[in-house]
Amino acid sequence: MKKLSETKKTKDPNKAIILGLQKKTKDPIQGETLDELKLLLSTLKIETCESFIHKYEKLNPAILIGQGKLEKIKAAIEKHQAGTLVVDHALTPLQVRNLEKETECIVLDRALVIINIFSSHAKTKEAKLQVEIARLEYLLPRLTGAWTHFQRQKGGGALSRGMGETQIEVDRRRARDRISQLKKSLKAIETSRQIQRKKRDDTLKVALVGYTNSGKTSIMSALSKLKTPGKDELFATLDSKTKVLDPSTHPKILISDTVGFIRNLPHDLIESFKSTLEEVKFADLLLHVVDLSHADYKSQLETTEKVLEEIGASTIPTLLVFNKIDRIENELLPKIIRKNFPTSALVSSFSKEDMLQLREKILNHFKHEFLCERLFIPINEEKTLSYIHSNCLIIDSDYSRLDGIEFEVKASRLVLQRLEKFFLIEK
Ligand SMILES: Nc1nc2c(ncn2[C@@H]2O[C@H](COP(=O)(O)OP(=O)(O)OP(=O)(O)O)[C@@H](O)[C@H]2O)c(=O)[nH]1
Ligand SMILES: [Mg+2]
Repeated sequence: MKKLSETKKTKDPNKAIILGLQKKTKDPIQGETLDELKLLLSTLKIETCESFIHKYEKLNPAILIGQGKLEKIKAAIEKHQAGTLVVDHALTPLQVRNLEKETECIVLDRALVIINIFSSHAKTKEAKLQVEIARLEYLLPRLTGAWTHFQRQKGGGALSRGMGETQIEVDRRRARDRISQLKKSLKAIETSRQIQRKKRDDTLKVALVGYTNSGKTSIMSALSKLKTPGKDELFATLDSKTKVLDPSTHPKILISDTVGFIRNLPHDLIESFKSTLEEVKFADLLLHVVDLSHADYKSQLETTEKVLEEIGASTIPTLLVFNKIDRIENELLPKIIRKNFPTSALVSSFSKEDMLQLREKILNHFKHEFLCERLFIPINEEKTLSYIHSNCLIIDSDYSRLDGIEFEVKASRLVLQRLEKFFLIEK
């Protein structure tokens, strides 16, 4: 991870003071949120030295906080020689400018922290393009000379530092040009992804979704031949990966791992990750993974549901998978979950037996949805025969006729629609 290279004076930009904002009338969930922000920062190798919470009735639009709180923050900055102030809230360009001026620190908000994590974890070309678009879209309205800490160093990049008004205009235009160029490249990748998806159209698809760090990749590894272990890191996975449910089933079931969600996921990121998230939209079944050992599992579950709604995936059949039950100390919790979510699965991705049961649950879901049909396939229909073998559950087959084969199959509605002309109508 590249260290932040620009800082004011001798302060260390990898040391941060964090500031949470809490509306006076709201429930006090801020503690948890700040813990999450600390974790996000440690992913960027930024250490949190001290944290503050500002309780407010009405925020000061110029600088968010009052003079008293500001002085306390300044003292903490001085004490720790911290070079970064992180605010767990969306900031306007004016607020950033004013806070930077007052504190002589780099000022980041939650969205930029998340965008920078995505930036450092993006591996594939598609993920890199998506993050770069989100980063530029986010920076564009904030391009005021102060918001340039995360500029691309290589080749001048779209943004540069220390500019006058004209320079800002030039850079804005260059940023816009770069965004449209990046979008074109992304479009090409999206098209090939769509073609791939079309090819797998009739295959049953399961997608893993859930809050970041809930255990999606670990479950994917346990259910397929993917040999990537999960990582104790936020947003370890950015690219969707698709594998066959292992050992292979009839019909074949594909399983995809996807990017995790988080509270207040920056809108620019959701927008640019839409094509990756399409894997979710086209799934036949979602496995919504929840880290039950997390104190905040309920709101994590709700956040995921909200994002699913936002991307238009809330009507897809979903199996709730409460994970990490090996870490739960409260013995009552599994009982409560079983009562409140009777159709859910309670698992530890580390347990072979749990993973076998989860696999069975997935198979049962599809078997339950399948319709039964009798077919007659003429002997010369080789393609159809192979289609049946890959896409249907064959209950019975009869080879006694010379001109073809009779099958009794179970399959999805879509698959049976394609086989309609071979339906055997009993006389
Ligand atoms: N104790 C325990 N830890 C688990 C379990 N499943 C996953 N983990 C750990 O949780 C951490 C996150 O797991 P991942 O599988 O990477 O989670 P993810 O949902 O893919 O996370 P992102 O890709 O970062 O969104 C890793 O350190 C895993 O080893 C489990 O059942 N029990
Ligand atoms: Mg993952």
